[in-house]
Amino acid sequence: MLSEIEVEELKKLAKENRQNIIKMVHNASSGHIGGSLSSADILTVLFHKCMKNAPKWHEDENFEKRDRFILSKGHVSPAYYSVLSQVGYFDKEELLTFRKFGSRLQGHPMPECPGVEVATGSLGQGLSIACGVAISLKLDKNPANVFVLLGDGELQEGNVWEGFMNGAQHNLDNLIAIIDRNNLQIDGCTEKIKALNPLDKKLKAFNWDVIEIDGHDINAIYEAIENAKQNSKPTAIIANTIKGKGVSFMENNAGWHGKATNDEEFKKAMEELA
Ligand SMILES: Cc1ncc(C[n+]2csc(CCOP(=O)(O)OP(=O)(O)O)c2C)c(N)n1
Repeated sequence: MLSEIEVEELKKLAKENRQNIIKMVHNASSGHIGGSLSSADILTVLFHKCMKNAPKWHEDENFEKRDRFILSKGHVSPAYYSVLSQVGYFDKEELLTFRKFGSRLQGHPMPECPGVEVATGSLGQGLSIACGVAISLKLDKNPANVFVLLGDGELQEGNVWEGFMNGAQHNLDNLIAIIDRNNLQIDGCTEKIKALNPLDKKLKAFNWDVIEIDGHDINAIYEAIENAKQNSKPTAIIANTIKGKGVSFMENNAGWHGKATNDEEFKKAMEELA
């Protein structure tokens, strides 16, 4: 369990991430806000408290031992870049190059960016890639963990379920899948478009351990990930979140999936996150 001071520090970092997300997307006039804001707390706790990082990247003495992270829902790159800058992969000034020509911080992550293991953005692929990485780490007797963040709408891709089968087949206890369960996808509610529920039962039937949490509760996120690390089976964490979390007019509104703020909306969002 985290101390109260640690929780407060993480809340501050998560708030800074939300401010960065809004600034980056506004500055680029494009990008994915809703799913970035829903995953901001998860990524903050994961990178600041649970993962072994290698911020000097290929030059880092801990490079081989680093935990691997794959952003399967690659469109929420603003949340990812913000947290990568916080833990030292690059300077935070670079964040404002987001989606600019020649920048390492493209709309969807590319390995040119320090901290990015694999290019993502085409939904449905990250879990299968993570399985391959987890198998290879085991073969190398490398104790590193593999974390993968998926969107709930993304789970409608068939390849994801191949990944779940693979994870169980190879008993990948070094693999932790976190599902950002914000209940919305690009054009509405997941349950109306292609229902996922009962999601926990489906994942258990695929022979994964399942932990369900409030994905905005800092301590719950921490405990779930730490427990998953000790697990002897692959673990899926269903993190119940709110799309657009932190900005009142964006919360639970699919219209903010991938749209930039105008100047007035930007000001209002930043005031709410101050
Ligand atoms: C294979 C593929 N099809 C379509 C898209 C376009 N797309 C980008 S985000 C998105 C919705 C994803 O919803 P979800 O996984 O729930 O993400 P979140 O709500 O967390 O942003 C879609 C369809 C894509 N990136 N890849």
